[in-house]
Amino acid sequence: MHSVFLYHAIKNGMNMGIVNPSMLEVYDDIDKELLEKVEDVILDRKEDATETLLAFAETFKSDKKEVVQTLEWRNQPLQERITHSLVKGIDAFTDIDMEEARLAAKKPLEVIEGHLMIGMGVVGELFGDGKMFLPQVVKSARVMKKAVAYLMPFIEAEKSESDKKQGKILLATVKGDVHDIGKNIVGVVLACNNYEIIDLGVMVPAEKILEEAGKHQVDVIGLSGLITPSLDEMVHVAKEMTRLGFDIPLLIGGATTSRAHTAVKIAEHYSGGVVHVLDASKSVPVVSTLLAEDTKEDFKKQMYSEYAKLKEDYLGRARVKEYVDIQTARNNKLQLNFEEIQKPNFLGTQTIENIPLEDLMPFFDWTPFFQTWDVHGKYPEILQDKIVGEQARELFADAQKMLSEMLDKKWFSAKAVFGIFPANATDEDDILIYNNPSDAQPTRMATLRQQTKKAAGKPNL
Ligand code: B12
Repeated sequence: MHSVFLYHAIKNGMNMGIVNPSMLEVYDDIDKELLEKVEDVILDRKEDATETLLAFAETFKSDKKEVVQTLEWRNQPLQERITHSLVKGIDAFTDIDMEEARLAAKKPLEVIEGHLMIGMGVVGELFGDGKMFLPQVVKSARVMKKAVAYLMPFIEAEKSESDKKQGKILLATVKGDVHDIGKNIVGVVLACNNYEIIDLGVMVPAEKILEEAGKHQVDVIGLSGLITPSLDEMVHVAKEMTRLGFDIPLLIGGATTSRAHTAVKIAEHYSGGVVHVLDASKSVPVVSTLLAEDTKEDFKKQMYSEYAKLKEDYLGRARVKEYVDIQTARNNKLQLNFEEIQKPNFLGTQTIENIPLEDLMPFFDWTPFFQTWDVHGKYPEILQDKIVGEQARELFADAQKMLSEMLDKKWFSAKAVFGIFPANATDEDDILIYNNPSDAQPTRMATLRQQTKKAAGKPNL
């Protein structure tokens, strides 16, 4: 109906519209019988057009038709099938498709860096655009892991004959980040080229990375990161490497990292050799150049000069953020109306022991639960939402199952301590908290007022 409406509207002079591309069918591909009935409604051609279309729509719900439609995608070319499996989280055909792709490729790694990365790119785009939701991406990740696991023995079989160790490399996904598919691939590819890998896993704090690097006397540290906060964490690791006197190369990798970020934010903090590596296949030549006596110094120099140029270009384009001085920010603080504030009926702390878990269930706040899974909307309306409803219902049912198991098996007991204390702001933005109203030595909670220039009427908090 969307496609038909759009088609006729454009034909009749509409020259701008806001559309949801995922709801659009190619007009010419619409089944002719369906098209006629939809046009009867849109163009108001027949008295009983609505009833006829509704009756016709029922015939589309038959199970038989659904099954036929579900497997139709298997007739598409290999890349489309692989992308479809990743997007839909289907692992039933992973081995068959991987085998076909492997046989057609020169090297098994090409399948990961070609077919699978294209598919994951689509997942990433759909996710980024809000057209795919976190629970679905978890399923995509499982399919990706299964596909990579299928290819690994073939990649390992290509391992170079020589037993001579080329060097030790420490790999870790930085603190706060759980993505490990790419890092694991890099680890296998380097191991196949005779590098010894020390893989610290995911969410690894800087201290742990540097402690282990020292303990194992590694030759290179490789950091992986796929979410924006990881970029700052990588800057932190680079600074710490300088502070602790490291001089081994630092590799930066993962989908969110870039040459530009490495150049602008990381390189200046560490002079032992910082290199952004785009993908697993590039990791081998980069590491071997960085470790070979005759090439390493020139390569590092070349990297630093490229990064310096990139940084200069970037800073030339950068927009300057506007700040106000601290006094102006303080003058624009939030104005509270103390008349409206309720007096509590006790001060100090209270403890509640052993709250039956069943009693807590009605207070479960489902809206943030859905937000955590990146399925946005208010509960309970979200369950009927046109876009996320189906996913929300599935997630909700899974959560109910887990909650009832939690209650049956008494996974844990609930206790609570809470406190209400007198408090006030100070002129320097800090907050003073008193144990009791006559407390002469309140606790000072230091905070820093925002100094960005705010729009009129918006306070600096
Ligand atoms: C799968 C996936 C997940 C899975 C991860 C499963 C797992 N075990 O890894 C799950 C579902 C758990 C997940 C969770 C989240 N994700 Co996610 N995820 C993805 C997705 C779709 C694919 C990532 C992937 O595996 N790609 C395939 C691998 C092979 O590629 P790669 O990692 O880039 O690795 C290659 C190179 O980069 C390089 N490389 C990688 N690491 C290293 C390291 C070194 C040393 C070297 C040399 C090279 C190198 O070599 C690899 C092979 O060539 C991406 C989108 C995308 N297309 O990247 C989003 C994406 C990364 N996720 C995103 C987000 C927002 C999240 C969540 C915050 C969502 C949420 N609201 O909770 C959480 C993160 C939680 C956390 N604290 O980390 C965003 C990040 C946006 C941003 N800039 O911050 C992305 C970009 C999606 C998007 N477009 O919005 N995610």
